[in-house]
Amino acid sequence: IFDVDGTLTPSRQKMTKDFEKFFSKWAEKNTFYLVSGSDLDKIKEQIPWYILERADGIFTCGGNKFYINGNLIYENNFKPPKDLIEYLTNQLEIAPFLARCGNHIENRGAMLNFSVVGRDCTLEERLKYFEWDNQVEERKKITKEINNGWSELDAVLGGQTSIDIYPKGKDKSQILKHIEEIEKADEYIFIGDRIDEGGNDYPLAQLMNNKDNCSSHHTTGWKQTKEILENLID
Ligand code: M1P
Repeated sequence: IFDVDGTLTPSRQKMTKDFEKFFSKWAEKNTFYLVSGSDLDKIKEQIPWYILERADGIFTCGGNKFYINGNLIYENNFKPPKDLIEYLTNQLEIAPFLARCGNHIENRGAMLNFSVVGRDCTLEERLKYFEWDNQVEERKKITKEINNGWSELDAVLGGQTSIDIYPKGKDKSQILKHIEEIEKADEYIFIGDRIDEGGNDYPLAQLMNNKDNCSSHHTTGWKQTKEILENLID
């Protein structure tokens, strides 16, 4: 089971040619599922179609939508509270990072994605925001305020620039039971870059670390993901 951004591809970028060469071969021989915070259109921009076709299933929007062979198997709905939208709109007005590139509150039907710099930012703006946020921890502050203010919601760090918001518990951990129903495997392994507390891979990693026949691995990017897979093969 793989996270996408930061695990199989650089965040919001296409899979590198080096990794594509390795992973396309690996994907021919192994059963695998993808689980992203992002939506299917963005995953399609990042991972070549022939590799996506080899996936046994694709969970998007933090496990709130599930596709097999391009067919939607289930979808959870989320209607964001009005006062949450007001709070996020206000954050956009007061956040000290100045660039506003568009598409700041993305409603994905099953979850919200919030970004001060905006999802329409360039790679340069994305990296600038990421670096700035690492110093001042703006996203951590906003997620804390949301988690304290709306007990029915969970807010977690997305990738480099954004925050994912969804109904409590509707996180990536919900996918394991679906995979276990479909695949009777001896072992289930998850690889993600955001498995630390507060990251969107954390709930699934925690669940798997505490279950028999399941484990999780932290990766710092596709190079390390490749190493992990090579070691697992060995
Ligand atoms: O898949 C990881 C995350 O990718 C994007 O995050 P960011 O723009 O912060 O790098 C978003 O699509 C986010 O929802 C997602 O969890």
